[in-house]
This record gives sequence, structure tokens and C-alpha cells, in this order.
Amino acid sequence: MKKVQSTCNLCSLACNLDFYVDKERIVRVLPTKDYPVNKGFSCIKGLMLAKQQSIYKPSPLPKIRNENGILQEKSWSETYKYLADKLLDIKNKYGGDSIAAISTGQLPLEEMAICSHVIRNFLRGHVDGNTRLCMATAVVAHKQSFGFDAPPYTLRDFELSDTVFLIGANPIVAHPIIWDRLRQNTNKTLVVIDPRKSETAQQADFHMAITPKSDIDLFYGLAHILIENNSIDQKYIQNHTEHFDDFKEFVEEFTPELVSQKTGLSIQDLQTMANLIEKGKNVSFWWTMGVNQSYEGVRTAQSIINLALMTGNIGRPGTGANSITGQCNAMGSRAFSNTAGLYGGGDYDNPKRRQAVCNALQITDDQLIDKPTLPYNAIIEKVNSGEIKALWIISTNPRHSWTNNETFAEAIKKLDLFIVQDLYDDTHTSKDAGVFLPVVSGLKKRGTYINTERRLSALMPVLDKQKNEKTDYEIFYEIGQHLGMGSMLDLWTTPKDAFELMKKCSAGMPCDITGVSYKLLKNSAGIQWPFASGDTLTSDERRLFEDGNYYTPSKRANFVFSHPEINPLPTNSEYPYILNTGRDTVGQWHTQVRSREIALAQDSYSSVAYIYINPELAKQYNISESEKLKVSSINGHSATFIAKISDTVKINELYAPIHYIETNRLTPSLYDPFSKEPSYKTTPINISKL
Ligand SMILES: Nc1nc2c(c(=O)[nH]1)N[C@H]1C(S)=C(S)[C@@H](COP(=O)(O)OP(=O)(O)OC[C@H]3O[C@@H](n4cnc5c(=O)[nH]c(N)nc54)[C@H](O)[C@@H]3O)O[C@H]1N2
Ligand SMILES: Nc1nc2c(c(=O)[nH]1)N[C@H]1C(S)=C(S)[C@@H](COP(=O)(O)OP(=O)(O)OC[C@H]3O[C@@H](n4cnc5c(=O)[nH]c(N)nc54)[C@H](O)[C@@H]3O)O[C@H]1N2
Ligand code: SF4
Ligand SMILES: [Mo]
Repeated sequence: MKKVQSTCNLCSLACNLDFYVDKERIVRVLPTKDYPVNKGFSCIKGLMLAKQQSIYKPSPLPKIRNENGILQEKSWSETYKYLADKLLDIKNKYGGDSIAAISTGQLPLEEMAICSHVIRNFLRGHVDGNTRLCMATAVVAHKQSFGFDAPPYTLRDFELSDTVFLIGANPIVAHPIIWDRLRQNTNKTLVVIDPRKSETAQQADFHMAITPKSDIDLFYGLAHILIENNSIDQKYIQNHTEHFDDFKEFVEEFTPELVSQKTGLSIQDLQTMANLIEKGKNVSFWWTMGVNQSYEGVRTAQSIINLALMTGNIGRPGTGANSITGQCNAMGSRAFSNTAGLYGGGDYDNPKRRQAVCNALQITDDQLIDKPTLPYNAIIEKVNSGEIKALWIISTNPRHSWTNNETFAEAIKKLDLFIVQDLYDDTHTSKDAGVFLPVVSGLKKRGTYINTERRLSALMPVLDKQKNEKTDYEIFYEIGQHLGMGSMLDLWTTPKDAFELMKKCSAGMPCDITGVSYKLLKNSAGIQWPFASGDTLTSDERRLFEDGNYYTPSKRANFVFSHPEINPLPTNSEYPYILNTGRDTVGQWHTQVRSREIALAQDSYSSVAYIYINPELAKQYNISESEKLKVSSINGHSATFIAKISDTVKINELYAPIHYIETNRLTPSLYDPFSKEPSYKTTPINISKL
């Protein structure tokens, strides 16, 4: 029996797991004992990775839809040739801008890197990721406030904090290992800010059931109180930040009276929170999708960052304004996918960075794409308007997960070429593919992930690939060859080669990984960035900004703020209730494509779409438990759900898990103006009994 230490490829903790393999079957999975993230624990999804039946099924061949509309199996070489001809034809006729891909935060960074090398650098197309739906907001907030997209914390900060604010985050369900570590910290006071009595809110010392999307008012209001009380860290502000005086003047109008009215919280609640921040020695603020997915997510995230800066709660153990990411390699996609920024970071119009990346990849400046990708929403809009002719979907299921998802269904009808690359040919998205490219799961691949605390870890092949089976890496490489990339692929033969290239691109950047290698990562505790060549590891847990220096030209962090927006899509008499959406149980993963294989978890949730409704509201509509109700959305669509009557939601708010396709039938085409992240969590709706 062999033992292989590898990384769980679901959530952003990227736990390490030991796989015990006998005769090409996984007989046992144990969480890696000394791994600094999960320390011998894991959640059910990790343990069940080995139960995915698909890993033992003989791998199918690719398929191309024929004239009769039927998907027909083809050999790999036929498919590569077909795709290369088709893509080049479209590029020649309509230009590179007519080609786009939507990728993911769930592939190793090597695969993301080569994907963009082929589709962006060579075909001159667009590649955005499902990460746009997830942490684009945090990326922009970090860049503007810190000068680089850099989540500053280490997970140990959960254990070292005496005052923990969780804002729009539900780790009991979404990040169980974080919850586990938080529980180890018995000296903390926990405040949960969430309109819903989530599983995590139920365990908090203080649950602040805020009016949806009023977080920004709340944090400006807390800043106001702290300034009035003179509970700010003058020295930190003076030495390490910019624009505080403007901020101070700006928050003057956010009086407790006004903020209480906006947030639905009492003035006493506001004082309580301000007191906790004043009293706390190590105060930490953590946010996730309740903040990011909003029509004003970026400014809300920055209102949290501002609080940490003005109270000096950053760069010390147990502190920070900390965004928790979603998928196993969201951080890898942020730094190394060549989508919104250059490999290793930096803007496309920065000549110095362009030169460095060109040198690293040994390409000329005109071989390196010259602009950021169109964001996801613009890609779908341009598919709909006919400007984008070819769309390639990689490791994501947008027919289900895209906001206002009927717009995706409409859009793809207009494509000349629709490629889906996935483990399964029966997802809501792959069923409509013109060309379906089957791939092997992460259990048969080599690569690197970067988790939520910037930790790189190794994805190791646990099982061997079978005949005809392909990794995503091989598919991109081989299609690149068929496209005629020639010498542009010379340095990209294997994932390890791609990793070496990414290292070179990162040299001298905040995310410098020149000191990391495949050898160092194998069977390791993982390595957080930055780790430059010549550095020595002094600890398994490192945080950023300990020296008070940020990545801006002045080395100071920015107070960024603006007046709260008026909700562009408020409730009205026709749509009087708010639909909130998110995760529901530990065993359910996104669109359920993968979690459906976890039989044990499946027993714990319904196979049809359901929605949480407050007992009072249910009574008004004469709806009983498990009865069907129709939900109509301001976006013009409606869907049917089973009622789950629960006081975890307020009387005017309903909650639908994202794990059913019905939910995003109802969400709107509304985005944060800076990050273009969808506003998934506050849709005006109406209901009726069926
Ligand atoms: N089991 C499981 N785990 C997962 C995933 C999964 O699908 N299943 N997905 C992973 C991914 S990709 C991600 S991004 C993370 C997401 O992790 P989380 O962000 O923790 O999960 P969500 O349920 O989307 O949203 C968190 C909370 O935001 C609250 N919220 C809604 N509106 C507001 C608001 O206006 N203000 C505030 N303060 N809160 C609000 C919701 O009520 C919800 O409880 O989870 C990861 N982990
Ligand atoms: N209403 C609402 N909608 C939301 C959200 C919300 O909170 N509310 N959250 C959003 C967020 S944060 C996210 S991250 C998205 C997630 O949404 P999706 O990305 O659409 O969800 P997944 O189910 O994870 O889809 C991943 C796909 O990748 C495939 N796959 C797995 N491994 C591999 C591999 O190695 N290679 C390839 N090629 N394919 C693979 C799986 O089979 C699956 O089909 O949903 C978003 N949608
Ligand atoms: S899903 Fe997340 S918490 Fe669960 S084992 Fe995987 S990485 Fe760890
Ligand atoms: Mo996500």
C-alpha cells in the first residue's frame, strides 16, 4: 500500500489529506496530521473525495455535436484538429476579441497559466473565471487599499484573536476547518454580522442581524463612534496610512442615530461593537460573500479595512481585515491566471512588468496580451449580442451558477463554437456543449494550489491515468500545438515547467515564490507567499504587513471610502421581500455536480430546491412545511421551491441555497461597479402558494 499526501481541491482551505492506495484503489483517506491548516482534521467533503465513482470509471472520449444535434465520440487527435481549425477560423474572421473562456478557482495554477497562454497570449481572446462571482470584490479592495491583492493573515490569527468579527461569513457550513480553529480559541468574543441567523450566528456571543447591504453604513458608523471616543491608533495612522483626515471628516455624518436607522440595529448594539473594538487587544475582522456579492461590495470591504487601519488592528498576531476566499485555488487564479493582471501581478500597461514577464516566458512584447480580460458579465453580454463567437467553459457550471442564469441559456444559442471541459458530460452546462472535453479529476494530476492564507501546496497524483485520459494541462498544451503556437510552447511541456515560469514571473513582486519548488512542496507543511529565493522559513504561519509597510508607492495603506449608494434594485410593492442566497450544508458543494457523489452527505438534504421562510410570513400565505411555493423575481422569472419554515430568516427575507438551479433563475444582472461581482444576495421577490 502506498501513501500519497495531496491537497483537497474543494474549498479555499486546501486541507492536506493522506491517501492510502492499494492496487490503484483508494482504500483510506486520513487528514494529514501535522499540516498547519487542518492539523489532522477535515470535513466530510475531503474524506469523501475517494468515493467519487467517476475516478474508477473508464474515461470517455471527447465528443463533437454532429449535424443532427447529437454528441458523437471522436478521437482526441480528431478533436484537437477540429478545435484548432475552428478557433483559427473564428479568429481570422472576427478577431481575437470574438473568443472567450470562463475558467475557475478550482484548477491548479499551472493549468490556469497555460490556459491563458493559449487563449489570451496566442488567440488574443478573453479569459475570466468563476472567481469573478466570488472574490473579485476583495481583489479590487485590496489593490486600492494595500497596493496589491494581498490577504494579510495566517489562519492561526483565528486562534490568537480576542475579538473576532465575522461579516457575511458562515464558516460552520462553508469553512468547517476555520470554525474548528475558532472553537479552539476559548478566550474570544465572537460577533457575527449577518441578516440571517446562520449556523455560525447561532453560536456567536453577539449576532447582529443587520438590514441586508447596510454593512457599509455600520462600519462608517463604528468609525464615527471610535473617532468621537478617541479610540484610534494615532501613531499607526500617522506612520502607515494616507487620507485619514478626509475619512474622519467623511464619517462625521454617520451618527449612531442615522446608522441605527439604516442598519436596523439599536444604538446600544452599535455602542457594544465599538466597545468591543476599543477593549480588544487583538481584534480581527473577517468577511466573505455577504460582503463581496453586492452592488457596492468593494467600498463595503474597504469600510472594514478602514476600521482595522484606524485602530492599528493589522500586521499583528490575531488582527487584520481579512477576506476569506472560496475555492481551493482562488488565490492561484488571482496571481497567476493572466486574466485581470499579468502573471505574478501588475497591470498590462506597465512597461516594466511587461518586460519582466516577457523575459520570464521568453516571448516578445507583442506575444503578451496587452489588456485585461473582459469581465464575466461583459463576456456573456457579448455572446448574447453576437460579438463573441466562441466560448470555452473550463471547470465551472455557469448555466447553473451565473446570476440571472437564463441569460446564459439564451446567450449560448448564438455561439458558433461552445466548448465545455469538465469531469462530467451531464452538468447543466456540459449538456449543451458543441464540443465536450472530458478530463480526469484532481486525484490524477500534479500541480499547485494557493489557499486563502496564501499557502502553496502540492496536488499529487494519487491514482494513475488510464489510456485516453487527459488532464486539463495536456488538453491546453495539445490544442496549443495544433493551433501552431510552435516555439511559444517550448518552455511549457509539463506542469512543472509552467510552475518554473510562474516563479520567474513572480520575482520581486509581493507574491514572490522564487524560493518554492516542487521538491520543497512535496510532503511539506505548504509554504505561504512571499517566499523568495534565498529566504529561509522561520515559521509555518506568516502574516503580512508586520513592518507596517504596504505595497503602495508611499508604502502606506489608503483609507478608501465613498458615500453609500442608493440600492439600484430595492424592494417595492410588487416585489416586497428580499431573496438571500448562499451555502446550506457542509456536504453540499456549489452546483452539486461533485457533491452528488457523496452518498452520505446526500442523505442530509433534499433532492429538490427548497427555500427558508419565516413562520409568520408562511402563516400569512397559509404555507405549511414542505408545501410548494412560487417565487417571482424582479428579473421577470419565477421558480418553484419547497418551503422550509424557519425563524433563521426574518419575516421579509427568504433564503435559497445556491445548490439548485432554480435559485439563480431569480437573481438579477446587477454588479459592483468596480469589481463587476454579481449582487447575488438581495433580490426583490414576491411569493405565492402553489
Ligand atoms: N459546504 C460548502 N462549503 C463551501 C462552498 C460550498 O458550496 N459548500 N463554497 C465555497 C466557496 S466558493 C465560497 S465563495 C465560500 C462562501 O462562504 P460564505 O461567504 O461563508 O457563504 P455564503 O453562504 O455564500 O454567505 C455567507 C453569509 O452571508 C450572509 N449575507 C447575505 N447578505 C448579507 C449582507 O448584506 N450582509 C452581511 N453581513 N451578510 C450577508 C448570508 O446570510 C450567509 O449566511 O464557501 C466555500 N465553502
Ligand atoms: N445565487 C448565488 N449564486 C452563486 C453564489 C452565491 O452565493 N449565490 N456563489 C458564487 C460562487 S462564490 C461561486 S465560487 C460559484 C461556483 O459555481 P460553479 O463554479 O459553477 O460550481 P461548481 O459546482 O463548483 O462547478 C465546477 C465544475 O468543475 C468541474 N470540475 C471539477 N474538477 C475539475 C477539473 O479538474 N477539471 C475540469 N475541467 N473540471 C472540473 C465539476 O465537475 C463542475 O462541473 O457560484 C456562484 N454562484
Ligand atoms: S472541503 Fe475545505 S474544509 Fe473540507 S476537507 Fe476540503 S479543503 Fe478541507
Ligand atoms: Mo466562491
